[in-house]
Amino acid sequence: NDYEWGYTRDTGPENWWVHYPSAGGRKQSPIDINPEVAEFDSDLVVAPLKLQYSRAREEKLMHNTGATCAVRILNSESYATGGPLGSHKYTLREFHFHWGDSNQCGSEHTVRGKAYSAELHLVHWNSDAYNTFEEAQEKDDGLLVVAIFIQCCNSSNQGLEYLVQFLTDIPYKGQATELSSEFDLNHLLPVDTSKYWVYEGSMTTPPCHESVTWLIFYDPLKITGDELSLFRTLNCYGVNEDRPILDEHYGRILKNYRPTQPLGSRVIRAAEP
Ligand code: 3J4
Ligand code: ZN
Repeated sequence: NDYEWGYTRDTGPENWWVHYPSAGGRKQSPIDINPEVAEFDSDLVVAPLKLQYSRAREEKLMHNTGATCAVRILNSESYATGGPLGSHKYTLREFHFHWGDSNQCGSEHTVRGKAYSAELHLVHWNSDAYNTFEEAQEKDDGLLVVAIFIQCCNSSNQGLEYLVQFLTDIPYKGQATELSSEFDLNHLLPVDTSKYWVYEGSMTTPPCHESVTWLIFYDPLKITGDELSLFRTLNCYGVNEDRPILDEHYGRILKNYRPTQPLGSRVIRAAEP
């Protein structure tokens, strides 16, 4: 399968289903969230969500994947429990970003039809039920992705401000740079983590497996326009490769969000009445 998916006219979301049939399923992500139809679920309050992000023995590597900037957590000792997760513990594998070609778009999920400028995804896998991420990624209860909206304004979140400095070190696909052990993931979380929505969906990138419990915080993080524009300088091709032909984005990852998909018969739950 040497089809290279991406976000241009030829490689983009409208064509993914041809090579990744899951992309045509009924439980796809992202979705538009209408807060008025979300159903309060008291179970989400009884067992509060806990994100225990450690930085003790972990190593964090920031990569240009050709589709996003992703930070892999090696020797992860960071976990999510509680909330919608039942008795299972989910281990943090990586986090990455989605953005747009203007500050008016970029988030994958939308609220009442409105997009934010970017979205952060923290990808966790069910390490109680499965032995590896690879095994978990196709299972119904395999993945948890915590999504945090990013809003463009004239100040910025401390964690984001730290991370964007490294984007200029990884201009080409395949390049990576190590983050210092001082970087604290807790700085990337909104102040109030008790307000969130939950629904069952899919990976928003190929292979689009329908294996993701989505947890989306109400509160966004802040970023400046200058910081956002650094994401758009990343290239989708490798340092020794030719710029892809027929690429209307000139080889840059100018945008990397999938449009919203039908909610269908799914229910959105809210952790707040
Ligand atoms: C691995 C695999 C692809 O992101 S999203 O739904 O949150 N936007 O770890 C990587 C790769 O090593 O090949 O199946 O998944 C990714 S992932 O865990 O970062 N990931 C991206 C799963 C969902 C997708
Ligand atoms: Zn994502």
